[in-house]
Parts: sequence; C-alpha cells; structure tokens
Amino acid sequence: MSTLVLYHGTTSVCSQKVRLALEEIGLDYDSRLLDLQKGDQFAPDYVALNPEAVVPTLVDDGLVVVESSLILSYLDRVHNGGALMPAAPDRGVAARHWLLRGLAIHGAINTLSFSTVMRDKMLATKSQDEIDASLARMPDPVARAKRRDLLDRGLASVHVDQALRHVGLWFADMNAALRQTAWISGDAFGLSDVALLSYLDRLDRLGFDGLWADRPAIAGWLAAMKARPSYARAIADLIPDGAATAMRTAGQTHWPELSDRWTART
Ligand SMILES: N[C@@H](CCC(=O)N[C@@H](CS)C(=O)NCC(=O)O)C(=O)O
Repeated sequence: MSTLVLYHGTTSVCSQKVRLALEEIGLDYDSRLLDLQKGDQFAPDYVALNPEAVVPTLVDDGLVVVESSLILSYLDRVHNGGALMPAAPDRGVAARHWLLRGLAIHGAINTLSFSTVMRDKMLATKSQDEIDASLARMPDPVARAKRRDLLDRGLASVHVDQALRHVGLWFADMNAALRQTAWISGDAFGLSDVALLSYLDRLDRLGFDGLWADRPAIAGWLAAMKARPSYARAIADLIPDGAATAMRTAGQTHWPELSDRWTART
C-alpha cells in the first residue's frame, strides 16, 4: 500500500493540479474523495488535517501537507529527486514564482467560477437558508464575504476586477515565457506547467477561451498539455460528459458580459 494519502475533490482545480503531479511523477496514492457540494470538507476529522476546510490535503506517512503548490514541491523534491524543477538559478526562481502565483491565480479562477456557473447552480438548487448555512461553515471570514459578494453580485463583483487583473498579468507573463521556450520555465517540462494546467483548463471548460484568443503561445501550450497522458488520468476522464457539456453551455451564457469586463479592465 502507498504511504501517500490524498484527500481531494473530483472537479476541484487544486485537486486536479496535485493528481496531475502524481501522474507525471508516477506515484501511487490512496484516494479519499470528498464531496464538496455536500460539505464533506467541514467534517471535524478533516478540519483537523486542513483547518481552512479545503482540498487538497496530502498525508505522507503521517506528515500532513496542505496547499496545492506546496504539495507539488514536496512530491517533486521528496519522491522525484527534484527532477521537475529547473537547476539553473534564474529558471528555478521563475518556477518558484509561478508556484507562489498559484495562490492569486487560484483566487481568480475561484472568482470566475463562482460569479458565473457555480452561482447559477447554487441559486437554482439551494434555498437562501441553505446558502446562508453553507457560507456560515466557511472558517475564513474573508473567503466567506467574498463568496457572499459573488453570489449577490455575479460578474459585477469587485472580486471580478481583481480576478481579471491577475489573469491579465498571468497571461502576459506566460505568453512571453512560452515565446522563448517550449515549456513555462524552460526547454524541459516542469512543475510550473503542472501547476498552471488545471486553472487554464477550467477557463477553457467554462467557454472563456476568448481570454487568450490573442495569445497563440498559450493555446499551443494548452494543446500540448492536454496531449500528455496525465491530463486524461488526472482531469478529463474524471469529469462526466454531461457535466462537461453543462459547464460549457452555462459558462458561455456569461461570456458576452465577461468579455466586456475583460476589454474594459484597467
Ligand atoms: N490555496 C489552496 C486553495 C484550496 C481551495 O480553495 N480548495 C477548494 C477547491 S479547488 C475547496 O476546497 N473549496 C471548498 C469550499 O469551497 O468549501 C490550495 O491551493 O490548496
């Protein structure tokens, strides 16, 4: 039996990111799937491992590791001899910077999901009391206030302005890097590529690919990443066809408004 235990969610972007790393490195793990819609993340046993009540959490022979980018670094360093990190100092700094930027990029993807498709779904399937109860369980008051604002205001939320700013910076830097080298941190595939795929894939699945229509290097990278066997095993094969179609159809209804916000961003 593997020493690695992964607590994760099927369609959660940061869980996809860790599963991708496990596939790329070729590591077996014991899977503990949480149903985030049902609120499994708030179970006291799980909160004892991850006090923010979020996935993913990795447990390796008793060592608890939270934060998806930290999990990626840990897996590569401890179980892969650091093979997915560039050795050159400048490339290494760039790769580590991308891992840190994962926090802001995750926040942006969370915003763009919850201000559109997730908002539609929650408002259509939950009563106001149920929504209030689920927000009340979120331990971080700022995350809770953000979720409330996204549900109240949709794409008009100030969090959308912040998200589009981060996405703009991300795409400009990623496109510039990919015009120099085949992969984000150099000529070799690496941890930066693993760290960013699930976020771009989510935007793609929401039908928001117009965000990088003028950046062909990003589209080329996405196609190359999807062609790797890890993509099917960690992401695509786990999403039911009906759910994928529903997400794209629902997301596209928001594209005209989002496109206007994107064009008008400062
Ligand atoms: N910075 C954290 C973010 C973790 C996070 O927010 N996970 C989401 C899924 S991608 C979650 O568990 N959400 C639970 C909820 O919304 O209640 C990481 O990268 O691990």
